[in-house]
Amino acid sequence: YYIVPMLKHSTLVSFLVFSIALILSLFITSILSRQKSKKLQEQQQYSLILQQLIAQNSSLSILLNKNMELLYINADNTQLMDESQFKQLESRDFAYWLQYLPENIRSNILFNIEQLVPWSGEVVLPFGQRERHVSARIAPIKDSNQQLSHLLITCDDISEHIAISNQLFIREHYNVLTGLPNRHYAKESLGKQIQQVRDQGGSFIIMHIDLDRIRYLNDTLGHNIVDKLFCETGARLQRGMINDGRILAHIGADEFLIILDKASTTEEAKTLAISALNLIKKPFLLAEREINITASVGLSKFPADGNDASTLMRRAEAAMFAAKEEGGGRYQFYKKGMSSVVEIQLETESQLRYAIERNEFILHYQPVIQLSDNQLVGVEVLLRWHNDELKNPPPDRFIHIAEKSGLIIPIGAWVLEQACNQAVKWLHNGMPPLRMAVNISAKQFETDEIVGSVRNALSVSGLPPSNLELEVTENLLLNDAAQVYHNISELKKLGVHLSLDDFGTGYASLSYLQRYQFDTLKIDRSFISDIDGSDDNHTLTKAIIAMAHGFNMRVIAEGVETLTQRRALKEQGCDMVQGYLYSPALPADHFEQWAKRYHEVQDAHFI
Ligand code: G
Ligand code: G
Ligand code: MN
Repeated sequence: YYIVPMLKHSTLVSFLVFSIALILSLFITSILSRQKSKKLQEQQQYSLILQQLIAQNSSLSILLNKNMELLYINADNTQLMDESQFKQLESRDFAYWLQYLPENIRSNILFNIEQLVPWSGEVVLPFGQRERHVSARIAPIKDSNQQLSHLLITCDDISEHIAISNQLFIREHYNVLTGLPNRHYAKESLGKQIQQVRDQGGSFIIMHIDLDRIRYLNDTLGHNIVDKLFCETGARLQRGMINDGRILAHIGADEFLIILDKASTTEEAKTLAISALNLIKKPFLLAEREINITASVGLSKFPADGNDASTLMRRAEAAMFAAKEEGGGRYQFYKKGMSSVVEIQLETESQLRYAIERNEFILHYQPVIQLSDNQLVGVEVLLRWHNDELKNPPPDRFIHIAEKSGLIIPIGAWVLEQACNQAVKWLHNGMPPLRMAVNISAKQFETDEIVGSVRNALSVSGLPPSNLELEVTENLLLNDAAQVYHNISELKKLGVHLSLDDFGTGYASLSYLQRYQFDTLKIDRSFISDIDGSDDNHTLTKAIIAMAHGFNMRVIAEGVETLTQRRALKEQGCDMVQGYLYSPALPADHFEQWAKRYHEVQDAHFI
């Protein structure tokens, strides 16, 4: 029921510990028989060394005799408990700990011991006042007659990792602001409902609700008040419309989705659409002001308008756009031809095909600052597209289209080459060496062209590989294909750095961090913007930083906008920051000027 990070020992380590224990137990039995020989002395010395080895092992290691009495514990270990807790432990026997385990786990353990086979698993145990999640392994040790002679127990405290995983799990499924299910989770639930209804041959309706004129409100009221408005809207919809059979989700800043009951009818949906509009039309009282807003509602029907979750959601959204086009404050059912979203995407794709040859792309650069000495140590390259017809769409409007159409491959290669050339130019101009971080989309990893593109960009420009960093997101690792793994190891062999971007927004399994050797972890800016507010996120970023350091990664915090955030991050041991506090991404010449001024200010500071 938890996403448990798989932080198991490698088999090699377990084997080592196991063998060590074996020898140790031989040693103890031989003492009992008091046969002091030369060989024994040798063994004694050997055992002492082994004992030290275990003592220094970060895992808690416990050796019990067959009556489950404590023979040895590596008392230097402080990972799980302090000295007083050790004392307490020494006076407890194995049965004491067993009583804390759920019945099924306890009987599994006892069964395995009886059968003389190792048991391993994760358990929750009280240590003094604290409950700890422990990854444990219990290895029965046999004597020469194949009878139980000892038990070797090794434990690792994985509580921190569990805590991070749980919090990330919540963020992956729920909207941080309202606590309602998010888009990803809503889509999953919709998929399940489709499955059930399809089997029974029924139909139902979904409703996309979008607030009108939000950009205007953001500009006039500010983000804080508008965030409160979203919360209040969510609460009103929840109170006014949601019963057992319906699901309300918060799928975008000002977008909500309601999945109606399994047998919902058009008539029922109409009535509900009207009540949604009315609930939102009632004045909001925020910051001692009365705010009046309206919403647009789009509806689509299963199975008439779509057979799968994403089609249904797209069509409800298209219907919502249609309602908005008519002035907002109304609802629309989906009709054929309402495919405005898709049309925009097609137009974008056709414009993208010529963007490189028409010289419409330009790179912007955002500084990365090292917190220990305030030095400018890197830049992130961000792609910008000047296209009049599409009104200069930002990357999040065209990158996914470039990915779908395969155009990301040539575009990505172009970005790499330009970025490396620029980095070399700056090196020659006497700028301090900056690590150039380039975003690479998961799609680019699906073939081995990425390795060729990187190699080419490096050789054409002459940039040292260690000055190049590739940023990839967790999504890449989701499909965990052999190709991805192969590309990552080839790129590591080239000597370029790898960083995990937008950490905490994807579907993080912390086991990735161990498997793929990332040099840097970039904490997503949503965590950073929360630092000023809640204590929860304060501790969460702290835990993430500590964990990353545990994996030998350096940490960059993205989206740092305030001095408070910077200070908190520095206290938490974060290595580097980037964000508007220093500078947004700038064209190359503006970036140069910025860097020059930054150095001057820094120098003045140190004199
Ligand atoms: O500034 P900003 O809006 O630029 O970037 C939005 C998103 O677009 C970021 O998440 C970033 O990862 C992505 N992005 C920006 N430039 C590039 C690029 O050159 N290649 C890829 N694949 N993604 C990019
Ligand atoms: O996802 P990725 O980290 O690659 O993209 C970085 C994105 O974050 C870009 O869109 C960039 O413009 C944006 N960005 C950079 N610094 C800040 C900041 O301080 N605040 C906010 N809100 N966005 C930022
Ligand atoms: Mn990035």
